[in-house]
Amino acid sequence: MRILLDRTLRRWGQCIWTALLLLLPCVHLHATSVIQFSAEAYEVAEDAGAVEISVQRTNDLMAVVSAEFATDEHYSATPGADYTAIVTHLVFLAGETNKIVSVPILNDAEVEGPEVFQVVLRQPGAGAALGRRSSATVTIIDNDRGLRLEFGSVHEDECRGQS
Ligand SMILES: [Ca+2]
Ligand SMILES: [Ca+2]
Repeated sequence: MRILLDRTLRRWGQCIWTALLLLLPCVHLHATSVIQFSAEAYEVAEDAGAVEISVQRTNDLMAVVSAEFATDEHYSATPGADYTAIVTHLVFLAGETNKIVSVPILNDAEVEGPEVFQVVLRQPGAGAALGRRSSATVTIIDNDRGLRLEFGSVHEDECRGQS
């Protein structure tokens, strides 16, 4: 009876060790929050007032983690003329999976093509890592198009008529 009990206990011990060894990599994987944009590209109308950009946190959802959000001016849209540049510190509280950042879009009267700026995530805090979508593009769709083309074509027609 005693021998049987010992064997059973030993077998249970082995099972528990095996389970712990199998679980360890999972525990390690889930120890980091992954922060990234919800999409690689966003689009906004020039007169929309602002573009709302969603930043997601996945993997470990319970830790309090942070990252910095910033607009990057090295594209065709000009900060101060086409949009307002911002840098903001995002903090995900325990259980928080989504943050919306609103970037103001400036409505100018110029007739122009679509203009682009980039938004980036950087400096993830302790317990966080940036995901694959750590940057995204925002395309501002102009709302003044047509006028210049219309005048241009009228002008062209007039010139052709005169010659
Ligand atoms: Ca513009
Ligand atoms: Ca415009």
